[in-house]
Amino acid sequence: MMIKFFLPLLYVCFFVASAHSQTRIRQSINSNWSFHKGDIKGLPAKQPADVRWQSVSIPHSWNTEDVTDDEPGYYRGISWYKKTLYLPASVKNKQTYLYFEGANQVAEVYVNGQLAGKHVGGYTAFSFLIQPYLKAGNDSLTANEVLVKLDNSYNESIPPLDADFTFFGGIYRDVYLITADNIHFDMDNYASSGIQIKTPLVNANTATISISGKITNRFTSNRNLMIMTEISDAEGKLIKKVQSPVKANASGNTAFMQQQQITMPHLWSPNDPYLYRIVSKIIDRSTGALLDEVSNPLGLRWYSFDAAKGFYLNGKPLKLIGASRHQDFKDMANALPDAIHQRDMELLKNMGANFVRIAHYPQDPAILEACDRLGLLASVEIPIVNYITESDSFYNNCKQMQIEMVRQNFNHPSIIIWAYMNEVLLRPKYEKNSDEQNRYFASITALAKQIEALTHQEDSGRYTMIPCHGDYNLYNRVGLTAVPQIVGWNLYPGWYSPRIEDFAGFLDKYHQEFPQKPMIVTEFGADADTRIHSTQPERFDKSIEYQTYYHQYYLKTILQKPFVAGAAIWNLVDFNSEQRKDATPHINTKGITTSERIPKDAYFFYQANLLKKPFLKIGATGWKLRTGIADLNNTCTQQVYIFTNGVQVQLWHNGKMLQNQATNSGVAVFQVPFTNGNNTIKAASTVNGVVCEDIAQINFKLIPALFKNKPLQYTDLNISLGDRRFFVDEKLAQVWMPEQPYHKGSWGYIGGKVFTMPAQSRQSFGSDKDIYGTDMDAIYQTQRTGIQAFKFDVPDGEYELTLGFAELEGKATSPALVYNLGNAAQTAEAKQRAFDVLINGTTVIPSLSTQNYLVPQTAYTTTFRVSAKNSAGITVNFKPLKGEAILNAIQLKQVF
Ligand code: GCB
Ligand code: CA
Repeated sequence: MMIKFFLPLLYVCFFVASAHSQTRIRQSINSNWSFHKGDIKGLPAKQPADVRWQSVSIPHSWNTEDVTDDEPGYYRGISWYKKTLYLPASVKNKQTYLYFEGANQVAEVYVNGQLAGKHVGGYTAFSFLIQPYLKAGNDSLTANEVLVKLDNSYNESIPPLDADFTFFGGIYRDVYLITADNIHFDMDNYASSGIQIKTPLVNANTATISISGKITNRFTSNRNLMIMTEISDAEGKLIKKVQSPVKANASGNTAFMQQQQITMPHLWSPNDPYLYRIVSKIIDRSTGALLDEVSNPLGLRWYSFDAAKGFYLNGKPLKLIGASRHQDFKDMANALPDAIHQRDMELLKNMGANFVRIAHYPQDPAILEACDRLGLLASVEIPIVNYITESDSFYNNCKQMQIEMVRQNFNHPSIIIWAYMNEVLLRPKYEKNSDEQNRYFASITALAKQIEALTHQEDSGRYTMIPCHGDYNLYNRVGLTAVPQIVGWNLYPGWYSPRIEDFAGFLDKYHQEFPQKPMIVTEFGADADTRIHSTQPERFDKSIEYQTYYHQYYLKTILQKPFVAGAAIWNLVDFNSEQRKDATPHINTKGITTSERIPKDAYFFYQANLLKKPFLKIGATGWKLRTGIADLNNTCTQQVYIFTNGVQVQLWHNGKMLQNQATNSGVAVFQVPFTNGNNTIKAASTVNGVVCEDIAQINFKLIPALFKNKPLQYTDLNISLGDRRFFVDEKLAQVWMPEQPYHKGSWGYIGGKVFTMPAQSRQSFGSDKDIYGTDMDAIYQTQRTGIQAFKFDVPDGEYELTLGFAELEGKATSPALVYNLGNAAQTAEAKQRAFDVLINGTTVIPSLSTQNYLVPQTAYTTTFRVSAKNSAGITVNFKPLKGEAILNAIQLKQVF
């Protein structure tokens, strides 16, 4: 009764101030958290005194350091977070929520020792009403303790079970404290905004907008309210206003729905991402007080997918071209501030893209907000990847995630597709064609059908999609291609399978067999390590140049086929995947930018093809330091790529015009005769009357072809054996060159062959193993086996000779063991190998073997001081004792 009596007065005061004052306060509480890695027995009931807490701020991940070490695996388990909230007395008359944008993956939130809520799933938001557990004093601030128990362990009921990315643990997205009035728009609806904006009809002449939601009344009496909706245009001018009276039931929710019409709407599109704004207000009808206010973006567009003709936006065909994006960043794991999320979407937009596949899970809210603003069409998906578990709890968690994803993101005009299940038939469980497998497949299809139905029930306006790997017969047999409205294909011919032309072949065949089914190429990509360059790029060499070649072929093919509605590059960024080996262990390097967002050539290639404004860029920005062998003119000819949307490019080398070349799909490749030292490259093209230029300084270390003509002279020679590529180490300012056979007066190997992996391997040379004890895995992954000698016909002098070895056969039992070299002999499956190494006739390494320093998958390097005398140069001999001798790397440096 007391409350009833006083409230109207209170509201009147409120109303006076309400023109500017905010009714709902949403404030981030990212600062001043305490963190403990590991479980704490006794919590939340009792806090043991001896627990060490570390100060952290959110976003935070406990796996930030795990990602760069050589140890396989990363911490997956329980950790605790703690935070004190100092709350004013006024909190008593409010409704207070804790809102988490995301925490991986099971969170229990305690307030003052009591469980406020538990959330399952690492990639969607959740919010809990904490009002019942709060303490508040009379005037001063009162301390309230929040504890979060978070667990990122494997859990067979929670997707993802397995995937090619790291499941970093932590409260890695923003946390908010939200206080609202006792009457407010629904805040208990899967952490959604509480208001749903639909546009059931949009065309050039008119747009129908429906605004619906629920009002929560926490008072014990009914209330007479007014819902007021205001729509303003992008300039902020109010263009529509509607109000409808609502009687809000006591202690419960009351639904409402309003409709609006806008004639001659300003449409939203990638070229013109025009946003209206909808402000929804709850007003107390008896006092006029504003009780709650929520804003949403409004973008007016209509679209459709046609199986033969592709995608249409606002009645016009539009090829969707863009990329998928993972959410981690170098040295930060997944704990990124909003600015980086936003920056990534700008990176994509500046590439000329109009599409983003937000894969393999919903990402930070900042992403879709940026898409709305920048004009990027988006597909979002829940993280069912590779496998499912045939259990009700797994099914329910999938469905809960789908609902969260749809409701939380519903009002973003940028979203056109809700997706689920990535490559669920890639590694089918159970024996082929067995009863168990058939049952498992049937379960997958049953789950897909349930999610499909649920998605349409949640949102009848958008399309659905399942991204599949390239075995369409299997997806067809299992019945998965029939379930969603669009089938996505993740295709890697020319990467995981040998023939790049199979990409075009697949598209044509699929379209022939499924002429009614719209399709998107949801993935295509090739790994590229920015340190690796090649003048003869080939599949799986991880060179920047092969990645460019791959994307040239794919983009051309995608653009040629109208039935391909769209395509998403895998991936916008290099991302962490703990189990990956490759040239940079733990990193999937299919990004067209690095994990620090430095563009690779493929990114420039897309800019040249997609941007409308004049563009020109000299490629291989990471290859500013080069090395090569001098020719007779004392130059060394190497390629330079130019990316531009001009039709002709001129190239100057050290001020001299070298050549004028026509471009081919945005690319021109010049052969430049580099001289020793600094080389200035200038490229220019006139695009639509605008002159575009780029200049690059390339420092070239010319290696003499014959040392008698010109000795090595205080420069170094770094040679990767069994290799065909260049490897640039910017930090040490060293460039590694491919090997060459010895010829008189020069340097090179004698005998042996290039190390190759077994026949089914995808690369024609080298190994794909993670090499421990080095960051230059690419150098140690290649090797010459059966080598007899390596000779340098250098002039007399004092030299430093470094030899690098790694046993590529057999495998280390564990890196921990490997570091303990005394135990080397205990490594499992070790190859039996032993050989002597002699320098100029003296045995310097006796019996280098798998019993001592030669440990599988581990770099072993040693440097010798060597005097070259009597014009005999330097000869390194390898004398096999058991098996064949090997050499992975050799460096020679003249000291004086
Ligand atoms: C795929 C997966 C993606 C992987 C990618 C790759 O098909 O969907 O998660 O990262 O291939 O790079 O192998
Ligand atoms: Ca955020």
